[in-house]
Amino acid sequence: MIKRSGKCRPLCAVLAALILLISICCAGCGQKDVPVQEEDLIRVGFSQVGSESDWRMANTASMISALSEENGFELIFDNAKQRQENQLLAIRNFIQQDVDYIVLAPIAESGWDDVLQEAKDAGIPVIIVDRQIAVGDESLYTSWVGSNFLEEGQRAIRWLEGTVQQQGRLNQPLRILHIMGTDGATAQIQRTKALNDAARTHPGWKIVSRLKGEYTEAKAYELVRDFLQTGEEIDVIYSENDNMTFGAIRALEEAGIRCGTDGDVMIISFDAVRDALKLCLEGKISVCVECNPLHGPRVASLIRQLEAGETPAKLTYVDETFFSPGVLSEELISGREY
Ligand code: GZL
Ligand code: ZN
Repeated sequence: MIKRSGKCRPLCAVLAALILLISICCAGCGQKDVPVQEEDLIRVGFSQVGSESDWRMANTASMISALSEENGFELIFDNAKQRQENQLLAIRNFIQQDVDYIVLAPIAESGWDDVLQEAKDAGIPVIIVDRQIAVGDESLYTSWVGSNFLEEGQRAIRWLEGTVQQQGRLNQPLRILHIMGTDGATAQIQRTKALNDAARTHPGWKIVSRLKGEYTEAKAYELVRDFLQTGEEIDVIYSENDNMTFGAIRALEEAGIRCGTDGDVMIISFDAVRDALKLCLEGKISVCVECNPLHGPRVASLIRQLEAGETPAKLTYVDETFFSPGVLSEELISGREY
């Protein structure tokens, strides 16, 4: 064992202090470009409905870009492929992983009480985006951000009333084909309510058939193609999202039916994604009712508020409008985020 002689003690002490100083400053300077430590990130489990529509893809993209690592988040993303049981599984996994927050885009309004009670018991706040949930205890979720779907439907109906009035046929028979979104989704329930209320107000308006298109292009194409083979005449299609509208237009054109306000069948469509706005500019879709999917930044700021110990609003509605061919242009459409 090497015994240290008394003579070098002060020198060793200086050297040791020097080495310590250098190591501290290196550690410090290296620290700058070291990414935020894992434990500093806010861990968020996000259960998404699926990838059924352009709207949904835009919603997912918005959430992923807002809840990014450079924004201080660790996002655990789950795509439920349009099956509620997958969402329940995902939420239970998030609880197991003890995330800091759970964000849920619910496929339908019912069926969440038990799993959200488990999240509450685990002390994990839950934020709901897009469609709403119907729970016995409102404390099972902290906040919701999304659209006023009834207002969207009423916007569509006001446009239809104005249009048929201009055509001088407000009190004449109007045959409406209703293409519905996923059963029990708030968007479906509320957009459908607006149409049903209007059909009661206008005795001449008749909903000739209701097709369950599940918000997908493929399903709506099949159902509309089969409906058209019955030979039943229609004046309007009320389609609860753009992807179902794309399927309907394909079926109509295959049957030689011209769509658009100057055609045989007017089409009302919801979401106003870019491809629908293009068809609206072309005159094939008569009106696009906007449904804003860009909830990512709102969710990130809700979480920031909660992190800061603030109490965010329980419900936050996003602003939306509607587009008819007259207000659309190439530059407006290319300037849109989705
Ligand atoms: C509405 C959203 C609906 C969209 C569809 O906010 O829940 O689900 O209208 C999507 O495109 O599939
Ligand atoms: Zn909306």
